[in-house]
Amino acid sequence: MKIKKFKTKTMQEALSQIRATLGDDAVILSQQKIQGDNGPMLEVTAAVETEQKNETVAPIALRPHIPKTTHSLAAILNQHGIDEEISTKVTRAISALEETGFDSTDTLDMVLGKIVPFAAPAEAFDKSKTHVFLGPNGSGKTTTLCKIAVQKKFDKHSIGLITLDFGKIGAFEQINIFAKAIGEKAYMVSSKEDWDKVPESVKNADYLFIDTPGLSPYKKEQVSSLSNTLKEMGLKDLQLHLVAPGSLHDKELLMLPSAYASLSPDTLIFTKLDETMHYGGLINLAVSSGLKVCYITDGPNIPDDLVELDAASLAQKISTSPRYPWEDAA
Ligand SMILES: Nc1nc2c(ncn2[C@@H]2O[C@H](COP(=O)(O)OP(=O)(O)OP(=O)(O)O)[C@@H](O)[C@H]2O)c(=O)[nH]1
Ligand SMILES: [Mg+2]
Repeated sequence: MKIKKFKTKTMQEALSQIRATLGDDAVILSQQKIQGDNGPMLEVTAAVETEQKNETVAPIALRPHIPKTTHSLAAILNQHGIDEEISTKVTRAISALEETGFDSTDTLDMVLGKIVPFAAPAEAFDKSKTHVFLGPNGSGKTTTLCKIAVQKKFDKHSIGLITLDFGKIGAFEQINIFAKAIGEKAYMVSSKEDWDKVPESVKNADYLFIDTPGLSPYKKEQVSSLSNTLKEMGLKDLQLHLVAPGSLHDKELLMLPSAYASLSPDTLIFTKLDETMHYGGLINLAVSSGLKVCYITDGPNIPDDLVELDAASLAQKISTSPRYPWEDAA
């Protein structure tokens, strides 16, 4: 087997170089973002079989119309923990597209774009709405809210910062330190009276962001208490963002929409994707709940570790087998 690394700006460029150098039968073994001399680059490792067949990694081929390749993709999707029904849908749709002559490099994006619900930031974060972040304890609600709030502030929008997390030591300080750092004021609201005292300029900001306490999916009273508080405040045009850690066990992730059904979340934000190699939970939850995905986060840094997710970037993430850093070192 001949193995070669390609450093390019885009996946498209890498694919043409791979084809030109290794031929049409080359397969991609891995890909990663690296820092090049002139900014971020992609390092793609590709291989082509010469004589012996001795692979340990199930690769996704550049030409998945060969039946063997479709099987490889199914294996990769399985390694990511993608539900079998979804995985079958994906591989069947890819085969159908190939038969009608579509370029194999685009088919996974196209199929994911049809199966997984996505929302563009302008749709998920509508200027006219009040954005509430909810989710399990420690899922990254406050951090993600801060990342998105900074973005809106950078874009010269006015923002309002409210936290309903009044019961936990340090909760107000967390958002308040952030607010001060960007020249804003945060407000803690524990009752209708507190809410009435919040200045109208904050309530009518271009983007009103509301942080909430962590909700155990197993404690119905916590969910109904938040639901009642939001009702009491008389907030209109709410857009609720369910913040779910991508690293949470698949079975726990899948329960969240039912656990929070009374709050009727509108979108999904997956956090901590830097702490998992498996994207099955993300895909299974988005597909089964029908909730639109807009952002993922891949680190704790505000405002950097926030990434817009679309079909193309998701396709890139699931087109290779999960690979652990210690395997690369080996
Ligand atoms: N590695 C990693 N850590 C993150 C990410 N997002 C948030 N964190 C960290 O996760 C921890 C919890 O984040 P918070 O934003 O406080 O989570 P929360 O949902 O507001 O927590 P509660 O309000 O206690 O329910 C903090 O240490 C964050 O820095 C992420 O994408 N990746
Ligand atoms: Mg919080």
